[in-house]
Amino acid sequence: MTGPPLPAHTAFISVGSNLGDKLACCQHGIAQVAELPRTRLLAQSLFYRTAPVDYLDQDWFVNAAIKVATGLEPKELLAALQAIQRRAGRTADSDQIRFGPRTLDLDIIFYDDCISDEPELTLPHPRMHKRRFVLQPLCDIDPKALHPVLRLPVDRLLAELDATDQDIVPL
Ligand code: PH2
Ligand code: MG
Ligand code: MG
Repeated sequence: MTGPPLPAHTAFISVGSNLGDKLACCQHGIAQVAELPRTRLLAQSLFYRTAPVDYLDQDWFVNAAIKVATGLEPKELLAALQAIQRRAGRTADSDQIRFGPRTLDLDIIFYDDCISDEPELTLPHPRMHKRRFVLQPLCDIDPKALHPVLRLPVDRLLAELDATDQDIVPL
């Protein structure tokens, strides 16, 4: 038996929360991504407890990553992820601190091998290669996923990252 064809595009999405019931926020967010139109969840990483990065004066995070097949174009996917974030309680008000606390963060890390420098959506995600909380979950689901600008797979990016201060522990 063969199922319906997979949607044409592949996206990797980083999932994070450090407010409220962090694990439940991440799980609920992933479930909603899986239910987006023309979208199928292909893989999900472990969940990790991670030390905050960039803005240090905040609680630890729960982080994970997922891989989806989608027929949504990058900006359609972005808008859909932003709507899920808003339903999880993220508002312009709660977003005032850059890199600060959030109930749910859904970031597109890779979308096929798209490269884009638009301020609304930079692809690949501009800081992903410096963040252990992004690279480790990506390695769980697809260690050979290739960074289209750096031309290195995510397992190499993780191995080359000096991140001794970026604590990350499986939940
Ligand atoms: N997200 C940020 C800033 N810092 N630190 C961790 N550990 N995990 C995150 O998801 C995270 C962060 C901004 O999106
Ligand atoms: Mg983010
Ligand atoms: Mg974000």
